[in-house]
Amino acid sequence: MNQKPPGISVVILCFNEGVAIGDCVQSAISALSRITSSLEVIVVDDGSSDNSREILDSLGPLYPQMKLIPHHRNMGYGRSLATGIQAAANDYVLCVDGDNQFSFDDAEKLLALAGSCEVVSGCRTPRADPWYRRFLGKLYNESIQFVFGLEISDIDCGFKLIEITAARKLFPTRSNFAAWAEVAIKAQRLGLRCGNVVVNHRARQTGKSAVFNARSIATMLREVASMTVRFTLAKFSTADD
Ligand SMILES: Nc1nc2c(ncn2[C@@H]2O[C@H](COP(=O)(O)OP(=O)(O)O)[C@@H](O)[C@H]2O)c(=O)[nH]1
Ligand SMILES: [Mg+2]
Repeated sequence: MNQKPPGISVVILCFNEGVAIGDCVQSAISALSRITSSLEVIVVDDGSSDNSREILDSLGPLYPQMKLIPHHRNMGYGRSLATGIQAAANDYVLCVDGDNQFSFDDAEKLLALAGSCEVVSGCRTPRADPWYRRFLGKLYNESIQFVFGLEISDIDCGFKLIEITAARKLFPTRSNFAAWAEVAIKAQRLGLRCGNVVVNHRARQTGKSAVFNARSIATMLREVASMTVRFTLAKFSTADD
């Protein structure tokens, strides 16, 4: 890494996170201002129907580093990441779920690997979710690892640092719920260097997950199946489009 700390664009995803989004934005700004030369915090509000937008609008005048990008309707996780990355102006993008389950104090550990890796993934240790989420998450992770043998160990961890040029190659993704799996596979195919860093994980404040429901799980499985076919067919190609 250069002597001067790199600039970071934090991309925070928000979908009905009124309980957590205010703390999440404020702790991003407070922790990252200390370790970066240039900071912007891009919040993608993906058509929230709770009070998220109200809270974000009230934070705008207080934090000039914050940039709010609203989707006028719910477009999904992968699409929202792509929106944030497209708007990012700094050397590195730190992608973070807006549910405040991660600690921005861990960003420094990810940044320490930035000189040697284009993609640095958090690895939730221990994962602070109920046992059935941990069980299904492990099954999902290990099935994808079994098929593709990826370098990223906690595929779905919503705390990842990506060098901007690499991020622009990895996004947009075709998958929405399975976007991180697609990113991990594409990164491997493109020969990007990936690293893993143990990060803290807190329990959700509301206990309500927006992705853990029958419809989202069905969509995710469909995306994984279609991705597996697509990447297996294109095994010797680095570009999937
Ligand atoms: N942009 C976007 N984000 C979503 C959507 N559904 C969930 N999320 C975000 O994805 C993150 C993880 O979702 P969550 O329900 O907490 O799943 P968990 O962390 O695996 O329990 C949170 O920050 C949510 O706000 C969606 O449809 N669009
Ligand atoms: Mg979460």
